[in-house]
Amino acid sequence: MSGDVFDVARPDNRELARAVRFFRGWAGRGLRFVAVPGDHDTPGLRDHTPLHTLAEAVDGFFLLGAVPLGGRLGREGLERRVDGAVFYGVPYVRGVPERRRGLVARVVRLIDAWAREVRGPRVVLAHFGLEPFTHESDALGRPGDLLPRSVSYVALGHVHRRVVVTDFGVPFAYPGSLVPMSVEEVRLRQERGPLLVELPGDGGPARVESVPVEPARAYLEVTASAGELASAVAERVRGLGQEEPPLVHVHLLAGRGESVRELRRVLERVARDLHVVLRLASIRRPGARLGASSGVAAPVEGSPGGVELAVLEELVGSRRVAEKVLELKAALVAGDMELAGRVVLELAGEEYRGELERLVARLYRAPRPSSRPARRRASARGPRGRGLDSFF
Ligand SMILES: [Mn+2]
Repeated sequence: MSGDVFDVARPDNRELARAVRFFRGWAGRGLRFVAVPGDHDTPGLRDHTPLHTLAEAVDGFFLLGAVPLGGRLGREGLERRVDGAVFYGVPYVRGVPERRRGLVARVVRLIDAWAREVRGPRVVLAHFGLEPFTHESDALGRPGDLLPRSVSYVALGHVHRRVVVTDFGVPFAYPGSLVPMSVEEVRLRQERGPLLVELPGDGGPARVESVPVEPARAYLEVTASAGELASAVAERVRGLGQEEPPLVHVHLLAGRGESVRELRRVLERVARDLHVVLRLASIRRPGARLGASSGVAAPVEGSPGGVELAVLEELVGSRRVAEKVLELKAALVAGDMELAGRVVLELAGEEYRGELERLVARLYRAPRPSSRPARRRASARGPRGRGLDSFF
């Protein structure tokens, strides 16, 4: 399993217990599991991943590529013989792409050298995006840069759509997420789920077969007004035979006067009456545009990064500052405090001074209402009406 076994870094105890029962059940029947963490099940640099818990609790569940708490990751944490095959795990590394790419490339070179000394089947598990199977900003590189050649198979995770490549130097695959994780993926009608990989005993290239999996629930997308939602959903879910209730992503066509709270109530009622799970994917209003004072920033289709930038630009009043703020966000999300610090210093520097002074003046034009006296005193002394110096 090449990472993101869990969708969250800190699943609650019930979910963890369920996972432990699931893997114990199969391990008791002789199955062996080998896993590496992904970005979703990696909480922070100094925390255990939930996969540590599974490895501790389940005999036959092996975790590779995860730093032990308070320890260092050595060869024994990257390489493991399980039954007849040797598995190698590439750690999931947090950080900005350049740093991650460098670290991953180094580990892959090590693994490549170790694997050359080994006979029989050798499998690498790794969690990163490759071009052209994911968008440029999500990809760490191309197969030629980052895949080891001296192994029988590379099991990849992170890209949600299915990719199986057998005409590269080494066979590799993304199996595709078990279920659609977003409304975009509902539209992507494709095979998904586990792959059956046969490893020849002589260590030659693997043969990859897909295992058809029937999802436990149907995933659908419905566009309707609040008044017509119930009948539109009923129409779509009629005759579905899955054991779990269907999950329906809803695009609501809302009138100008309908509040989000009212719309949510309609959704809750329809979900209850029809025994379905409804997710509000978007609210579309006549003539709605970003920044309109209707109180609803309706998600806009198209590039998500572009929308985020447009919203930020509207908020901060400057394209350049908006771009810097997004850079800061990316650095913080990646946990790269060094880069985050550099971006903050740039923002506080002379180059952005004019734009930031205008922004600070706008934000502090009116004192913010607050019920806490300490806060009121602080804001009274605050940077209202002053320059950037007092703000920083
Ligand atoms: Mn991932």
